[in-house]
Amino acid sequence: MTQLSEYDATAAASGAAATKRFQDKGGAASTSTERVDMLATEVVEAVHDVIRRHKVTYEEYDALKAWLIQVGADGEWPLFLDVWIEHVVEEVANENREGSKGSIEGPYYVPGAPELPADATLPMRDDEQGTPLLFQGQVTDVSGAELPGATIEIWHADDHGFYSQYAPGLPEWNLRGAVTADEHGRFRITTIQPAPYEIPKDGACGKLISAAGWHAWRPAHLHVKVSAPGHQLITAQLYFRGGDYVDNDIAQAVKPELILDPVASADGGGNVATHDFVLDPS
Ligand code: MBD
Ligand code: FE
Repeated sequence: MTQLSEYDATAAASGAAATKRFQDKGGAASTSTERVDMLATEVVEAVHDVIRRHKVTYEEYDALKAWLIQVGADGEWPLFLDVWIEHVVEEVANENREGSKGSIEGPYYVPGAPELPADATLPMRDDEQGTPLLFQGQVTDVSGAELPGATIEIWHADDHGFYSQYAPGLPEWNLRGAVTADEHGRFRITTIQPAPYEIPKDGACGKLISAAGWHAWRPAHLHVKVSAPGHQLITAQLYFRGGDYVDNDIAQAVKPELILDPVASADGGGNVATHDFVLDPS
């Protein structure tokens, strides 16, 4: 068999990997009977309401049934939920934070990335393509006090929009790392700028997008989870000002506070983006 490359990525393979990752995480919290009753009843009633208001036909009902079955067959429930639903869950979960804004985690986080020092280069291929990026900043608490030894977990797509462990042919931890900030809470992470991410066209989510006449894109982004002892972990994404789809993210996960302003580095060899994180007490 010839070696597969990231261009051979399929919706079903990345869906299966994302589904397995989610199931391995375990810990789906037990939800009380009262909450399940209330939430399930209201979701079902909301669907009934749409059917009545729009006079949904049996053909449309069967198309929905076929599509829902296909979402499961393709393993695309994590992708579907994280693209179309998670942003509101995140909004509600973090509405009382004083510190940095969060954003959705998405389906492609993997715990246990290589641990790296405060001044670090993410694991990447010798010939990794893309504009070099120095991503630097400082982690503080809400009073401005430095948080020495904070952890910045970072993961992002490559210059073609693919994530390691969710597309074939990529080194396991490519463009993923867990950086420990220095004694002032500072970090300097060398990587490359990711490309925008396109929802796979060959799966159920892609089918919905084309059937609805939507576009399939998320703007280029860096994912982070920033944490420090005694403080709440924040999950966020950072975007690049002026980039494609920053104003038009299919996952609706962009916030103005999360847009980086990269500047050309002094040596002309890439960009530098500076961004600080403020963690709420736990
Ligand atoms: C992504 O890269 C992502 O971050 C989200 C939220 C959904 C799909 C792909
Ligand atoms: Fe992503």
